[in-house]
Amino acid sequence: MILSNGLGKALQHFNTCEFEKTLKDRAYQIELHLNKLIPPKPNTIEETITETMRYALLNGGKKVRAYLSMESCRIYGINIKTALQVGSAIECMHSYSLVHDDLPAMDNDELRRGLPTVHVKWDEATAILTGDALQCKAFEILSMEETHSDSDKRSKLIQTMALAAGVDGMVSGQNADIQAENQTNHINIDGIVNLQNYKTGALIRWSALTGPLLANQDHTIMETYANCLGLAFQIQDDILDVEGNVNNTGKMTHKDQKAGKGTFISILGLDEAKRKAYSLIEQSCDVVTQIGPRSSELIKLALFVISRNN
Ligand code: GRG
Repeated sequence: MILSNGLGKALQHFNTCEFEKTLKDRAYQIELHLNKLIPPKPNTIEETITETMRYALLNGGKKVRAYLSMESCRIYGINIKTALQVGSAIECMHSYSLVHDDLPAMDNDELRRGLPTVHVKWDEATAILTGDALQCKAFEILSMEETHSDSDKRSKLIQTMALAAGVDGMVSGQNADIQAENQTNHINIDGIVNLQNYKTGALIRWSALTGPLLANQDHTIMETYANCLGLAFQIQDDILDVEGNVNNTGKMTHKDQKAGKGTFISILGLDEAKRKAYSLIEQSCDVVTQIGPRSSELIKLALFVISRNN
């Protein structure tokens, strides 16, 4: 087992480039599938928003959530056709959140994945509509018969995604994050953990739970894994905001401090934030190891989360 000598050793031997190649291959597979689900619509009323949706979805991005959901499906014996549908749906939901997050009313970002954001390349109204359409597309994909022959399963996927993305999940996390600006001194570590469990954690958790949900299996292990992974993912994002640069992240950095945002780093400091991410990844690996050898890709994903520089 990859972790038999502890996380430090596993990280030393972890080949980040090799895993990035695995992620890229999976991202390519998902992009091909999304390309079929959202083909160009030249000379129609749908032409513009279809183009902007494709721009937001098909121009890079690690597709980590698709990877996680597809692995979860594989581990729990769910077929590849379903996994591709589920992975495509979560990437539509994730891309919607990024397009809206980049808007001037939110994070006001001009660069995403190394390219102009949708509202910069087109305009704000187009970006709002692009996000709206991507969100609807996510639910449409889950509702398709190709996703699962059992309508109860499809309905459960739709319901859990609505809970993860809406007021019970990402939207409330995003709202709390906006409120946390200029609150560096007021928000404490528990507040940040709670906020991030909603903002970044909810879609990561949904992705991890698709396998057990579709296989009617207990989801405790995957949920604990995803909770730790989601927080570590966010801490690494905060670290990249401080230590990264536009060339590797594809977006502007050093934004959190300028915005006076309460983050893991503003509260814990850089070194302690790194220790916290490390310990969360240790926990996520420990728990997922209980699944047995089938969990090896999820362990690699966890190692990638704290090794990544983009
Ligand atoms: C607008 C309702 C609404 C929510 C937005 C996800 C989000 C909530 C905001 C994004 C802000 C942000 C940078 C969060 C940190 C974690 C995160 C989601 C990073 C971006 O995800 P990656 O690294 O991006 O998976 P790629 O480009 O690889 O898809």
